[in-house]
Amino acid sequence: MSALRAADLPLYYNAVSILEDNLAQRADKEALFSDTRTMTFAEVSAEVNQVGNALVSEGVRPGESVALLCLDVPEFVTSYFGCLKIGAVVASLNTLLTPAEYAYMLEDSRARILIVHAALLDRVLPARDQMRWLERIIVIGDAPDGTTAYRAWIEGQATDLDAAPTQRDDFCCLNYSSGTTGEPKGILHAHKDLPLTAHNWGKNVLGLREDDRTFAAAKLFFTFGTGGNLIFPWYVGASVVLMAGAPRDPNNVLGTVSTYRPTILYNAPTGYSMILAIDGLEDAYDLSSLRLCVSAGEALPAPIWHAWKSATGLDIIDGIGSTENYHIFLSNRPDDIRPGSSGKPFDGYEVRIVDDAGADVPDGEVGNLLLKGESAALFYLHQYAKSQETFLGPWLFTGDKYRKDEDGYYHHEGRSDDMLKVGGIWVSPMEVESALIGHPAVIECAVVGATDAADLVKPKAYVTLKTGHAASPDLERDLIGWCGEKIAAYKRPRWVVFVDELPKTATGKIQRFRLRELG
Ligand code: 3UK
Repeated sequence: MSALRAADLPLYYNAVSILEDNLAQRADKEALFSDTRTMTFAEVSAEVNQVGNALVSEGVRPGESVALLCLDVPEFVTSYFGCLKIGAVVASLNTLLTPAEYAYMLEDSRARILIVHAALLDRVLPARDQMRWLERIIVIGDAPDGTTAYRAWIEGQATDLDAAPTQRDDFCCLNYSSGTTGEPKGILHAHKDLPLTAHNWGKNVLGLREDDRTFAAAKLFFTFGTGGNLIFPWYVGASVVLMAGAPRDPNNVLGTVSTYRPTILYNAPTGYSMILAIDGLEDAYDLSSLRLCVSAGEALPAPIWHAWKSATGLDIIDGIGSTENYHIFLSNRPDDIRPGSSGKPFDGYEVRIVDDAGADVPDGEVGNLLLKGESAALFYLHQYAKSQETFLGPWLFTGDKYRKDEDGYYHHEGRSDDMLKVGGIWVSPMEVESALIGHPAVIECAVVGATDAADLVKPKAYVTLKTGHAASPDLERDLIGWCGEKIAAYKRPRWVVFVDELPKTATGKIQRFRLRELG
């Protein structure tokens, strides 16, 4: 069970071998299940080669970015590995964003080719003229004029292809994460990071096995999903279940579990909490195939862990990961779980909890969590200043506040910035504030995290009103509904508190931490 190190991999290493190592031993085993297609490893590999050949025929060279905006369908997987195989960098984009955000990412990544699911094309086309590097749009599904259909694009391409001789340190994927202010942060990972995380967490900690079948409510565009539901299971020869539908609908998730009978379920805490709210859960759905569950994206409160255990008999493994590190770096383990904690470090990673001057804090005290491990990214693309604050030589500043208890378990105590994780997804308070400020009744506002009945963080707004507008439950509902229309629904405040003024510094900066203290 020893850790895999970068130096254990060959210098010339292409992560497509995670797929292809299966060809010798289990070519005809199901690699993936989905509502549209079930594919064996041999079938996936053949289509990956067609995608790779199609990309090469477009002139795509190693190191170049290819953008992928796709639901969790087999074509996500074939496109992803097709990019890896030719040495391109696959930029898998969050499917919940706005045209302006896609325009930013296509500019930042300089992708010439975008592979997009037909259901998401409307999110991109309005900003098409701002995407100056983009030359071709490949559509999975019906392709309107000016775009190319994926099927036609790969048809006639050869089903064999030699992998590009990439180095293990060459970048292979790009994911965007949100920050408090300004632009999304582009995070590049190298080929080596995929086997390192697969081995050191997926295999050694989670204990994935060849006879497993994984299923993630967390989507593949997110590294929690790509790692957990694609890279790690294939690394051990297991199969994956893909669900194109919305993960926030617990009936989608449970229906998929009943139909495809996965052994491992990955979800965010909110996902578990929503499932637990279903009446007669055990009678309605067959969960008997599951042997273990995983939670990440935000802290899993102990009450949810216990409620899930008593409703289903299943343990949840909570682990903290980040896009910067590709995947989980502190984790509970199947034979060692402390509900309400993020568990302990494991082989391959070291962590420290330090004060603001960088000195280690004594056990039991809260400090900043630093992380050291070989799967960590090196910088944020095109963001020098932000990179300098985060990537501190071998140590990564996670932005998380942590405390280590007397038994060595690590407890998440919040963030050192104002960012919120809602349902496992980043929410910047400033984005919610700019939606609120557009409302005719609002003078000023500030948004902070507050916990709901299940102990999960949701946005809470503090608002000052223009004269002529009075605080009322109706106005609270109106403001919440207003935000729900302007920004993604999960970002809307769940509570609005009307105040006479907001706490500010001498220079007029709103002190969100004071509002957090109000609770
Ligand atoms: C928070 C957690 C407490 C924490 C992720 C697993 O969430 C992932 O990546 P992101 O880049 O966000 C990272 C931040 O989210 N967080 C995540 N998991 C936990 N806080 N307990 C947890 N279990 O603030 C962290 O810094 O979106 C998670 C695997 C891959 C991932 N990308």
